[in-house]
Amino acid sequence: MNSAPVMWMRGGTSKGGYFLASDLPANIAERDAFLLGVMGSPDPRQIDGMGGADPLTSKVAVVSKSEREGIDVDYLFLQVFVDKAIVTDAQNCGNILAGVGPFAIERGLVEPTGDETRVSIYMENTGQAAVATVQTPKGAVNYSGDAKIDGVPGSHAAIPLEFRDTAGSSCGALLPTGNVADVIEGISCTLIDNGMPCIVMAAQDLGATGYETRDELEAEGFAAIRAKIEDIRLAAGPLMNLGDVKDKSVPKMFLVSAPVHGGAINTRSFIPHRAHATIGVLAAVSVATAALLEGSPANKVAHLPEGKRKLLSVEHPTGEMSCVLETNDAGEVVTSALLRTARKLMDGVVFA
Ligand code: NQM
Repeated sequence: MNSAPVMWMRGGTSKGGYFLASDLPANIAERDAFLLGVMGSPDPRQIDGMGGADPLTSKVAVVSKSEREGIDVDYLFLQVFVDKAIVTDAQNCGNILAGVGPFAIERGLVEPTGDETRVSIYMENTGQAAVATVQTPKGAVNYSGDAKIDGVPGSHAAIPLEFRDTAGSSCGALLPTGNVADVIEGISCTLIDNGMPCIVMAAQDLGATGYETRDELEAEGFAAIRAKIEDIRLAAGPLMNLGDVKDKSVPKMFLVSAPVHGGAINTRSFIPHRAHATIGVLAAVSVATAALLEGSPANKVAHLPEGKRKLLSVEHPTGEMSCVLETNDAGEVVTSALLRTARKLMDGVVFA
């Protein structure tokens, strides 16, 4: 197989190819070989493919009508590595998720239900559900509107995303080691998974400020800190029930510091080797959750609002992401919600 129908979309602050599952080979090795060809991987420039030479633009959504009770569509996220011949389903992606509802409606998998259509999405990577609300005036997806998200120029139609029970999505438990903080390679870390496996550390403990730009994080001058972060990641992988993570895109690595723009916490993340230009969606939920845990490095620097329903603004290199976390009587996060936007960029046939 060397071509397939595809819709290229921006989902949140990421971008990638959205395919119907029925348009891709059922055989996983064949599917992955095809997707590597589509993106132009492995090649740091992805010059012979659609990928943008950045993990944030080398992403794939595979969508199908769901047979599950109460679920409209199934969504499998695939990360196509830029410089390695690897396609992995070992992580989910909440940014690409933002395009799944519009894509499902565009492809006729979900009927619009008025001005707004709620699309329930089963996230196959983690076995959990999300609900996306898509604007569908006159029965068609509307992409334009007033909603702004940091990291994307202009404004677009709002696509609120709601998550429930995301704890332990890949690691089996919110805190896979049972501890709020573990010391790894001499650094206090929270190993956490509230939708995305993450390791959260105080930037200061690593000799960083936490306010570096993406370029500074990726520059030669930061190489020693990046090496230390990778040592911690490799040591923590098995402790998080993720096994050997050398060739995996999880866990994501977070440096946190006090907020500087009136938010709850400031972040810089590695996903896990390139620095994120903004922040992942489920990663933001996981870090915001870490900030609520007394005794965690994140909690020490966070400015937290009162109440069971908390709006946490998570600052990142180019702005902030607002997460609404709903907690129960025990203070555990039970639901989360975020605002994203998405845009259809092209609809056609892609060649591997
Ligand atoms: O954490 C990038 C992104 C992501 C992940 C990555 C994401 C999430 O921003 O839910 O969205 O961490 O690889 O697309």
